[in-house]
Amino acid sequence: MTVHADLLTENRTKRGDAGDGTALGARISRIDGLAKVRGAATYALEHHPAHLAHAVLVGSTVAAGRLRSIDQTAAATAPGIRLILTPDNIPALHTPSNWFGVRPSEGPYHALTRTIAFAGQHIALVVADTLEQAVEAARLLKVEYDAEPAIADLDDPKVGPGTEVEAMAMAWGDADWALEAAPVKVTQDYTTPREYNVPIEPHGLIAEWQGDRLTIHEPSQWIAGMARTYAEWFDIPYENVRLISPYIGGGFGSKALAYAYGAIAAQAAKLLDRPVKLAVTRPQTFTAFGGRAETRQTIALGATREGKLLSIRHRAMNETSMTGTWVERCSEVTALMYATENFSSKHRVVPVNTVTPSALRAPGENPSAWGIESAIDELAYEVGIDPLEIRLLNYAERDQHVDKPWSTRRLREAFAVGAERFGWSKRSLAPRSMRSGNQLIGWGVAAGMYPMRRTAGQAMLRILADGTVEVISAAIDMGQGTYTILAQTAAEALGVPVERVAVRLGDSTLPLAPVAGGSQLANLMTGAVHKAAVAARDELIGLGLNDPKSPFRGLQANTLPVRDGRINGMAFGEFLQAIGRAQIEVLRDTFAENGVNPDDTFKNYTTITTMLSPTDGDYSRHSWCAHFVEVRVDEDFGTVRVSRVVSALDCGRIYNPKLAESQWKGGIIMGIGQALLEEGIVDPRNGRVINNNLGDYLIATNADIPDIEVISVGIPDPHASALGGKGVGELPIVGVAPAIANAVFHATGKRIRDLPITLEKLIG
Ligand code: MCN
Ligand code: MOS
Repeated sequence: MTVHADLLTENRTKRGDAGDGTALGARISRIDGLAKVRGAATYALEHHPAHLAHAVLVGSTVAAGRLRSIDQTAAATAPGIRLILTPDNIPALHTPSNWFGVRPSEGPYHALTRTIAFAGQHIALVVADTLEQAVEAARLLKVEYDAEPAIADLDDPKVGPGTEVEAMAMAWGDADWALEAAPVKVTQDYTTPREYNVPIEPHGLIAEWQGDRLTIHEPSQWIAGMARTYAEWFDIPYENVRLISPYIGGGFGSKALAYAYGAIAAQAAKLLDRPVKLAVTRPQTFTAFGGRAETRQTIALGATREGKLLSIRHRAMNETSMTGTWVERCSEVTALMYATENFSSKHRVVPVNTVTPSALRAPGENPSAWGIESAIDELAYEVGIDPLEIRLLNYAERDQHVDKPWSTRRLREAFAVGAERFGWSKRSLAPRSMRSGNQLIGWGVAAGMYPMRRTAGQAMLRILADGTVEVISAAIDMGQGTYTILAQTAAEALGVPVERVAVRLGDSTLPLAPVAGGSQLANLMTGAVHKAAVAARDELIGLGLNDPKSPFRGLQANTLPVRDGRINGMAFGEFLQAIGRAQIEVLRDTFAENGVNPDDTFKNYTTITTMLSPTDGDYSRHSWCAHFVEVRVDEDFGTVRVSRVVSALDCGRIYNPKLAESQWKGGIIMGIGQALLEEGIVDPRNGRVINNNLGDYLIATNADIPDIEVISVGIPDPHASALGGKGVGELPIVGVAPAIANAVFHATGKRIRDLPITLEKLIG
């Protein structure tokens, strides 16, 4: 594959504007940026193997029932047609492990079935010589169903009560009693609709077999996990699968798993003995995998008349599919954000005819914050105190759920710095008290939290004879900055200019890396790369002191200075040549410190079961943030514009402020979309997502986004990660929607508890 060579040259970089010699922490630009803006970065579906066949997916038009028949008469003789896979002729595979590495059974896996559980479910794959031929042949299939009544969504009158998720139940004190006794009570329902990941690069893959070896080009947030799934489906050794994903056009949680369409396309490639390309269409990205589940929460707060919380009672539910269970953990923030002696939370999952929902940036924390951060705001108005003041009044000094101190929680600092920059002290308390002409102005605040998840990382580091340093890992970069921060880490630990470091990622044959999910990759992989770089440096010094051919052998020194790509003043390359070595290569992992059994590395490492909990050991570890938002609401039309955002965030030590700020702004922008625009609309008659395209499923565009100011208030947290950083990627979306709703209430006096905040709801 030329990918490697490309990457090595593309990812050499110019030194950024750091200028202070400390590579880690410098604001350097993305080292993959140049290749991307020049069009030289090759994405998965841009490969063109010889004899490539093109596949298109056919989806069910009904949401429940059975597939009666697929008449292939016309399609079978269409020009260029090579294969039509249906439930009748697709071979069974083996059941793969789930997210957590648990293999439910050794039983068969049917990627296409006659039983229909949701609209859009794959029912056939049509493969032809060209894409146009495949599209045309797919159109010629005549499909008949025995449709049954579907449960479209949680509003459907046929919907059942669902099942309580026992593992989600949490309680301390006596929430019911304390609520009953509280002088002030606020009880409200907060709901969020189906939301979708919508990465700009849609999903798809190119699958190619050589004997029993499978090569897959597919965008991936989790190279090892997805390669494992393909291996398990086809019952071949993990090493026989090569999954390649050097560049990814966003994933936001949707590219961590191999989905049914991957199995189907890989089967087609095997049957045809030809590479097969499957580009999932934009509409199909709404049903080929799940987005965020619809959620409903009921929150009851009991408080003193001064606004001090006495009790939090939380009941939540989310939709799931008929065939799988997804738990959108709505109590994550509820249980931690505020101090209360009495707490109770329960969660149910309710099946409807949808694809199984999945992870979307801060799954759980995001809707959780929507509930509690709206409710606490309501309580502030109920008792007549400032919304920022009530948050400080109820500040949680420790994690009450596990009864442990925070590792670091700079949320008070975030509130203070954010309020100062925003000018919060100039806010008037009463709703509808600030305006400019026809526009009602509102100021809102909300907090956010994201836990520190930790598995382990493995990295290889090489110093080559030309002085280049290579960092090699199966980690991925989907835009968050992995290439860049790993180059910075190696540069700092090894004392080389960052432009001398080449980073190679995105290939399952490289040293294993965990999922780029749960905002853990940066901390895990900088830890592993740092360890490898320090080892390489030690090896270099050892050779300098002891190698018979070393020019420094006679110095009788204890150590040798290593800086600026030189050992004791001699360039690395020159030194390696002097001692007759082609390279120095070290492989290091952080298994032991992250609780991974090294004897069982592969099995554990490609799962997330070994992920340490944020509350393992003596501390409770989380990132924290405070969002301050100004909205302008047109009094006549009810249109909401976010006109100003100031957010202060505690993510511990920051490896690259430019990239972290970009992450934070990206998350806030997604939060603005979630607050005002995003909603998967389900047709109650047939369970179809009717706005399954970028014209109708609205995400925020530049015109919707004001100036956003983001401020880091973190300090290095030694309990959170090897280098002191905490998670960055998901935190910033948490709390944005309630901050906007709180601002809308301040502007209009109208409380919207059902996302998104549309003008119909405001003027209705
Ligand atoms: N960073 C930093 N200092 C730290 C931690 C992180 O400077 N202490 C910066 C680095 O640039 C790093 C980035 O923040 O590359 C994200 O680091 P981290 O929080 O560890 O998140 P991951 O690398 O694990 O990335 C996954 C995370 C998740 S879970 C989602 S969802 C999400 C997100 O990242 N999806 C994204 N950010 C995204 N950004 C882009 N462009 N595209 C996506 O799909
Ligand atoms: Mo992120 S939703 O954990 O991939």
